[in-house]
Amino acid sequence: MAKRIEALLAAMKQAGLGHMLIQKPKNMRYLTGYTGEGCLLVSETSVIILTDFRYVEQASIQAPGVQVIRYDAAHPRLGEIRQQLVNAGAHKLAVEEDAVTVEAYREMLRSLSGIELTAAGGLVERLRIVKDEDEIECIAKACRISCEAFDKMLGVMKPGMTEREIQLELDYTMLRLGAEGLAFDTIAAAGVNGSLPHAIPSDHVVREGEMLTLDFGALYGGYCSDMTRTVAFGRISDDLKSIYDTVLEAQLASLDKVAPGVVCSEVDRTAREIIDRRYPGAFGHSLGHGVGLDIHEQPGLNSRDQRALTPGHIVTVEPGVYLPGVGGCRIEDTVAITEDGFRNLVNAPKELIHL
Ligand SMILES: [Mn+2]
Repeated sequence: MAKRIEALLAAMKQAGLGHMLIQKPKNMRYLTGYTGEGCLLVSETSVIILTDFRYVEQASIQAPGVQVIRYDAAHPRLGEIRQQLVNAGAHKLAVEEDAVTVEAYREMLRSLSGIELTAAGGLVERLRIVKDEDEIECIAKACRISCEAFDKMLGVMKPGMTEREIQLELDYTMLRLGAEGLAFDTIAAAGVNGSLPHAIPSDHVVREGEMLTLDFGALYGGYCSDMTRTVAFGRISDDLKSIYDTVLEAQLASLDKVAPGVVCSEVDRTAREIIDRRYPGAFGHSLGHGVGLDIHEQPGLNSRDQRALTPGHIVTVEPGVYLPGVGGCRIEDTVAITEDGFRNLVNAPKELIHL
């Protein structure tokens, strides 16, 4: 953890920042291991977790070596922060501008008068883009849990079940296999609901001739997995089969493109060209996103991200086709970029499975 604080201090120095207040829980966890509430004040000379009675002991256990200051009604949080800044002779405080509400900002202006507030959001997120070995192992384990759960679901799912029953069974299976929680709300979309990329599982009863898209992830060690598979129930129409084949072709072609040094937008374009040729406009979201402590991180496999893939990046590759009134399909893997290519953390079959 000390390494991560050092990396942040180097980034702060480069940005001309002496003190930074970190309020995003995932950023606090990344920097110190602490998972409770409160905030983290970082400077060259001190690293302090500020929290209330409920978390004081937890903070000292999870973040040994980090100073813990307790705030309460008599010693409010901002007063304690102000005291630290005054003691250090600091006149400027960097905050995560994407984590501060207008109300909180006004309160900061009042309680920290004389101290300039400056926006430094994104500094920790930028460090989080490249994962170390431990992080990759957590994500790989979360992916193994999801894959095993999917494998078990293949023996459970059958026509007559509702999307919601399938969702509940899948969630329960992941938790039973060791997931600490779900990375996000599971998507189970069958038949015409498949055209909704983020469908909410409903009481729709799955019938023969329908495809079902399952998008789900487990949490392990605080890290997320993310995978999607689409399966068929009984015989499906040639139209649906053609949707599936196109998405699979796009997914395999874009995976082929993934390597260190390759620009993110290039990978997105590879999948998009294949799909747009047959289904113009039917693939309206980006190809993929980074995965880590958050389910959506940087970099983005989209048309705007011009960064090059780098060893330690972990991204999803998830093309889809969505046709309102007809249905849809998405196939998603999560891959870790390595020195010489990538490691696919999702090990589940991709040829169309008929149940
Ligand atoms: Mn995803």
